[in-house]
Amino acid sequence: MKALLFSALLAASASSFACGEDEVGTLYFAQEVPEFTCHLPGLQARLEISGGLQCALEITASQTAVGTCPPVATGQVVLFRLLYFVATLRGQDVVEVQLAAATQERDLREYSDKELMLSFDLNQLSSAFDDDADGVSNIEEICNGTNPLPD
Ligand SMILES: [Ca+2]
Repeated sequence: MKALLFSALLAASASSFACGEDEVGTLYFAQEVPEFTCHLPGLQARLEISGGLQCALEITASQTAVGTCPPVATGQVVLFRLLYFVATLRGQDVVEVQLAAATQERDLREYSDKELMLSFDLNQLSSAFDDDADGVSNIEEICNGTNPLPD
């Protein structure tokens, strides 16, 4: 994958920020979708935030992942994880197949700004998911039309 720095602005909304001083307010996420090995129909994305928060991202026609995320508590170290995945049917169940993810740890112990800039570097985007452990990554299997899941 080509190296491209892409970034997301997590901006505070004034209304939610009025509730307290110990969190970054409502987070708006927007990030360019990287160029994957092939076109991935049904590609989905979400931002996961340590503490169990997560927000679904919409992938727009202009290939940007956008979403509104819950406020993030400051005063702690926070782990952000950007995940790209597809959902596939396995029997009767809908199963998520993880394709690529990037994580970033941010120290918000002394953080007091009302907005937070997150930057995910494509070089840090890992696509080394191989659910069936056959040596072919999930994303390659989706591109090849083979089943990435174990039997
Ligand atoms: Ca595999």
